[in-house]
Amino acid sequence: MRTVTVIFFLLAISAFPVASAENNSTTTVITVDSTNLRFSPSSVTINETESVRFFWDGQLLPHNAVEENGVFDSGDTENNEDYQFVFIKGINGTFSYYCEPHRILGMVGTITVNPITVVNETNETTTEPTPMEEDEESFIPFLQLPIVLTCILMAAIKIRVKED
Ligand SMILES: [Cu+2]
Repeated sequence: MRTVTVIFFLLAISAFPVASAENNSTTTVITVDSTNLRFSPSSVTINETESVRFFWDGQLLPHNAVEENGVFDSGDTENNEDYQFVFIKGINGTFSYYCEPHRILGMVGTITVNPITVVNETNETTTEPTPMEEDEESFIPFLQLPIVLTCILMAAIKIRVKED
């Protein structure tokens, strides 16, 4: 049975990096700079289907990030924040956000989200993979698990037969 355990670990190790890489779509981190009263970077440009992550820890002053029209809202102000928002297909344009207690002090930011261009009959160029491809990619890790499990089972059965 020792061989089976080794095979299991090898399969598990080989499967995980692929899964995490596929899940890790582009994320832009927005934090708070050393002045404690500014988002950094305060202005970012991303594409549809990508996300922003508001992340800071050990801040002297608690902050939050609220979009002007309520598109996103990190909730209560926090000294340690980790809030992620995905701009799914259809959510694009320019989004202004602010930190509620420090808005008046200029703690504001802008996120520009470019729409994804899809290939159509006029044969326009694409800036990003089509949404279909993105969706398929995100399903790969879920498809991989049964395949990996089947491999493990088949390997285990074979080795057992041999050992017997
Ligand atoms: Cu603030």
